[in-house]
Order: sequence, then C-alpha cells, then structure tokens
Amino acid sequence: MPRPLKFDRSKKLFEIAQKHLVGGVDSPVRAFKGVGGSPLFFVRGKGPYLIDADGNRYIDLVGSWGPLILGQVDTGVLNAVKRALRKGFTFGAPSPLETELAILVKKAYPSIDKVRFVSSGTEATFSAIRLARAATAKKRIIKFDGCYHGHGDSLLVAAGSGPATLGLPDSPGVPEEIASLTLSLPYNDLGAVETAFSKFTDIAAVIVEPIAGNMGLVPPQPGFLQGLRELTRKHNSILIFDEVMTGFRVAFGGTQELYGIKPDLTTLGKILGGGMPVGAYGGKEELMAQIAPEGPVYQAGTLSGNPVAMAAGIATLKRLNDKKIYDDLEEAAAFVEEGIKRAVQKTGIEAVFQRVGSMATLFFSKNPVKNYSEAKECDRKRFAKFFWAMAQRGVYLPPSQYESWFFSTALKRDHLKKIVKSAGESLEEINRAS
Ligand code: HOZ
Repeated sequence: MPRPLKFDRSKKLFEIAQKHLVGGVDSPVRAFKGVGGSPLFFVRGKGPYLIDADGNRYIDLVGSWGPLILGQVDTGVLNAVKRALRKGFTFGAPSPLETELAILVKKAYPSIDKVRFVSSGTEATFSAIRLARAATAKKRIIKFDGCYHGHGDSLLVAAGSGPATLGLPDSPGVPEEIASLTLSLPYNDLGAVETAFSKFTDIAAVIVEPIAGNMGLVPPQPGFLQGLRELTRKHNSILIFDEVMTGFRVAFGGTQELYGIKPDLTTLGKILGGGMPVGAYGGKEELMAQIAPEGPVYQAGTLSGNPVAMAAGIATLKRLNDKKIYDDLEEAAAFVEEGIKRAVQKTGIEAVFQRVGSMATLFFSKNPVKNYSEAKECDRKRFAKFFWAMAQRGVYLPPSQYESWFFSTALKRDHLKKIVKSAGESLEEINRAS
C-alpha cells in the first residue's frame, strides 16, 4: 500500500467553492458524485501529469475529457496560442485563421464541404439538429440511450455522461412537447431503428456517437453504422455523426475514416480546439448552404471562430496529420489494455476492458458492454473504489464509470508501466476488501 495521499487543500477549496458555485463545480461530473468523496482541485498540468492543490502529481488519463491528445501544455500549441494572443483576444469579425482551420478539417473529413465554427460541442449538436429539421421539414429525431450530445433541449433524453452519472434520465425544464420529439433507442440495435422508421414518417435525423464514449467506451457492433447510413438514406433523413469525442481521436478523420462511412453532417469539438473552447459542424454543400447568411437557418456567436482558439486548433491538427502519431497511440493504449486484462484475469475480478484506439473504459461487468442498459448493470461501487485506489497511486481517471479514458502522446513507456502496475495493485486491493 502506498503512503496515503492527503487531499486537505482540495477539500478546503471544495468547501469554499460550494458557497459560490452551484455544487462547487461548473460541470456536474466534476463533483465526484460518481465516485464519492471530495473532488480534486488542480492547479497545473504538464505533459502527462496533473498537479493538484495539495501538490500531488497524477498521470492524466482524462486529458480534459478528450481535447489534450498531445498532453498538457504542449509547447507547439502553447507558442501558437501566445502568438495569437499578442495579436488580439477576439475580433468579432472574420480572421484568416478560421479558413485555415476549416481547410484542415475538410482534409481530414471528406464528408464535409463547408464548416461552421462554434464554441462548444453542445452548440455544434443542437445547431446540427436545427439544420436537419429545417432541411427535411420534419420534426422528430432519433438518438441512442446513453449517448450524450451536450445539453441542448432535444438531446437531454436518456443521455449518458453527467445525466447518467447523476441518475437523471431526462431533465426537468425540457418541455414535454420537445422531449416527445426525441426517440431514444438502444445503442447497437438496428432493428429498433428500422421499427421507428416504419412507425414515424417525420424523422428528420439520426444522431449517434459512432463510437460511444459517454456511457463508458462502447464500440459499434459490425453493421450498426452502415445500417444507420442505409436507413437514413432510404427514409430521407439526415445522418449526424457526433464526433466531438472521436474526431481526430480514433483516427485523424475520426470514426468515419476508421469505418469508411460518410454521414451527412458531422459535429466536432474537443481536440479540434487543442484545449481551447471550440466546436464545429459541417457537411454537404447543399445542407450547409441553408445556414445563415447563405440560407435562412439561424445560428451565430460572438466568440465563434475566436482567433486564439483557432490558432490552438491549427497547431494541434498540423501535428496530428501524421499516421505515426495514431500508430503510437494505438501501441501505447494496447500495452495498457494487455496489462490490465492480465491483472483482471489474475485477480478474478469481473471486469471488461473496452477500447478503440486511445479511448478506453474498464467496466466492472462480467460481460462486454454493448449498450446503456448493460452499462448500467456495472458495479459502480467497485468502480468508485478502483478510482480512488488509482488516485492514491498517482493515476487520475475520469471520476465516473460512464466516461472514457483518454490517452495522450505525452505518455511514455514508464508512464504506461506505472498505469498497469497501479491498476494491478488497485484491483488486488479492492479484491481483498470485498
Ligand atoms: N460531460 C463531459 C464528458 N463526457 C464532462 C465535461 C466536464 O465535466 O468537463
């Protein structure tokens, strides 16, 4: 057993924060309701590490929930941000950087002819839904249980991530009339989608996390995405791939590159902004032409295309446009996968490690998880113990069973070995205690 870490400063900071911030946080999962205890407050990041307010150092497997694929404070991105900041914080007017980033996005995503930058993934997804409804003159949308597409009204139905962690299937405040236009179906169940299309003729769009990351990491079953492509085409509905998490992550061109399927619209965020707040949506020319000012579908934003965020995105994507980076990430994550699977086998604990590229989840479940109802069967108490055992050993995981781990290029062999060793010890520790 390592010498127990102290979290006194974090605890104090949380007490104070709760007096001034709702729940002491600005995004619910950060409150640690999924793992109990008091959230860690961070004061610094560097490469593969996060440093908390008590001076404890952790290997970071959260990467700010995905954006930091190059690790904390990457020098190239930092320099690009510094250069941009010196020239202006925001113009509220076009800058050449937006076009430069759009060209990089289009190169990675051949399904995208035109891009619109926004400031978050949430903005990207609700704007894409509005566009799909306008373009098809239909109202209803299909999403999947346990997928999370931000907190737009139409999308907070059976949502994963925070709502799953807090056990909130639907949010009060979303009018019933709006929620009733969203059909939430089981992930990986093509039959349910077929039935919905045969029942309703007014389905504007199917929005999906093509690799689900917000109920923990759940890959699509073979044929699921292809089936969605065929059904949406057949029924004149728009297929939206929400690649906010998977974009530039599972491959430079995201899931659509990995599986060779072209959606009508794609939403992006996270890595796209290199750690700055950026989202985007894009797709076919004729669809995107319906957005204002080319068309009547309204959407706007003061900080959209912000030059500092664009500069961070450009620096990040230029680095990532190199297949070797993805090969190295695959090798690093596979090393951890093998090590953890060995430890699971050795302890006999019921746990399944699921992974696609540099996204992964260790589910405390007997069988592989294919959808949200199976994810909800996991032993979340055990996950909470595992989370804290890993934290005590200096490895920071997402504080919820329903989130993905994200690997970065900053993780070198020694860090990976430490992750595997810590996981082995943590599994043994929770096995002894149960
Ligand atoms: N819902 C986000 C990840 N799936 C968490 C965002 C945050 O707390 O920063």
